[in-house]
Amino acid sequence: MKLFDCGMAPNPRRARIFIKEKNLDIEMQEVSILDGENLEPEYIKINPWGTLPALQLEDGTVIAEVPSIFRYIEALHPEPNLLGDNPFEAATIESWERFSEMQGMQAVGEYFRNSNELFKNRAMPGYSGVSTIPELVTRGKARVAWFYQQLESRLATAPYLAGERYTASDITALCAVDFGIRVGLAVPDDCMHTKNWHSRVSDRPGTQI
Ligand SMILES: N[C@@H](CCC(=O)N[C@@H](CS)C(=O)NCC(=O)O)C(=O)O
Repeated sequence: MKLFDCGMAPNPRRARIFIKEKNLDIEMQEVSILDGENLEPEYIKINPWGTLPALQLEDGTVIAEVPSIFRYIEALHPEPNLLGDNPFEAATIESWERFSEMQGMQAVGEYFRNSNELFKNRAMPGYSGVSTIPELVTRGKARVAWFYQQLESRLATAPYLAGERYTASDITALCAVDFGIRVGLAVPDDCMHTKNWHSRVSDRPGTQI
């Protein structure tokens, strides 16, 4: 198995952390998004969407989309469990994992991509050719603020997003929050529960990547 990765990008980091939490040693190949390597024919042959990460299996087939990569790896390596060990927990993890990608990661991405000249004709991740819309910078910022409010409400009631233990939903939320911090949209000071959770999950050896 090989993971097509990009060290500076938040979504590949979700996959790397998951792999590290599983104590697996999977070959990684760096593909530079900043240099547009993910849009070159060589990578488009591997993943026609041009997105990262992508997991290539021994027979050459490819799984894109982080939650699918999570699911595949967890099926092969069930321990430590990160996707739930009963139907309710699995559904709760999936709910917070999807929420963190769609309302957190994508909101930060909306702010970042639409304010960055480099992504002028790359408003969507990967191979789409869609143009940016400057007005979405303001909307992205408002969406991120709302995302932080939702995290804060949840983390006031539970130590981790899906409940009592660290799971895949924390991985995606952490990567979204760190992406926000990097682009200048840090967790507000009054979100104490989120800040405590952030420092706890950041201290895990698996997240230091
Ligand atoms: N929903 C996708 C998101 C993947 C994604 O947005 N990846 C970004 C890197 S963080 C990307 O491929 N960007 C390529 C580009 O900007 O051209 C997943 O779960 O894998």
